[in-house]
Amino acid sequence: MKKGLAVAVFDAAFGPVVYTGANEKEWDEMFGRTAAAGYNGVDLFIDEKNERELCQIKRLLEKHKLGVGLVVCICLKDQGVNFSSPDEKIRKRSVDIYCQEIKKASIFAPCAMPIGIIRGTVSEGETLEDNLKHLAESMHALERCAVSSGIRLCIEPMNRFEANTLLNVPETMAFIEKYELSETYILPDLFHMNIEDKNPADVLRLAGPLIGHMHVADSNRRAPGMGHINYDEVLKALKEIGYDGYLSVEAMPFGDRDGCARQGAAYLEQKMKAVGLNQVL
Ligand code: LER
Ligand code: MN
Repeated sequence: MKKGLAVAVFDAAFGPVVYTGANEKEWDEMFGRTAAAGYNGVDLFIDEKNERELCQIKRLLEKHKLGVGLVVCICLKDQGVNFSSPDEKIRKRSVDIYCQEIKKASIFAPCAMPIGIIRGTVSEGETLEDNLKHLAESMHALERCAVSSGIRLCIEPMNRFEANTLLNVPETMAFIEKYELSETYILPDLFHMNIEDKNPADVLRLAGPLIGHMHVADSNRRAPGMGHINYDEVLKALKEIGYDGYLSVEAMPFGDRDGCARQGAAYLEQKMKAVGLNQVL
């Protein structure tokens, strides 16, 4: 299992990102801090970056021996991307836009990309059934371009205050199974699971090989160890199912970026050791 850290390569106002950098010098510095804190890789939050900039970022990540767990294109919602829109033209345009992002992100492959808030929400007068049917159509199209780019698409169940579909892991598993989405995985986020899932450890066991990436924060969205989530149970469950991907700290730094980064890595390390999980050095 690898430790990851959520970082943005732009001046992100976005909440649960620990470091942000607006240019090559700041990216170099931020990746250095991430590696020094003990992480193996990053969840990369990007805005509109061209291929040259993405190559620069890749070169700097390699310099600091950091992998990439997840690439998050944070500006797509503002571009109107909505994979479950009742309007077929919007769905098609949304798939085309994300396929371009997937192809650009393939320089970091193999890695994951999320289907979070851009999955869209059930709109007025629309049934959940119709919304998810439209989402499934888009997912089948997205799978084709993701597979050819070495990208793992992961649906992120999100709490009811941010989404109104696929709020928890079991619902998301049922959706993937019903629509036979053979190349779609799940991105469980412990912050959301603490609100929507009855027992995170049991649910992670249920999800098993469908887990494509993990977000870890604590119940208050601070770094792991700062709230009441039972990490012993969570890590025991992940060990049982043989999960060997990233545990990426996507937490609110609350003004202390270095403290948040260090706390996350140290606590994960301590809990991973306690359950006998090998450290990726
Ligand atoms: C993104 O990974 C996430 O967890 C959402 O809460 C962002 O709003
Ligand atoms: Mn998340």
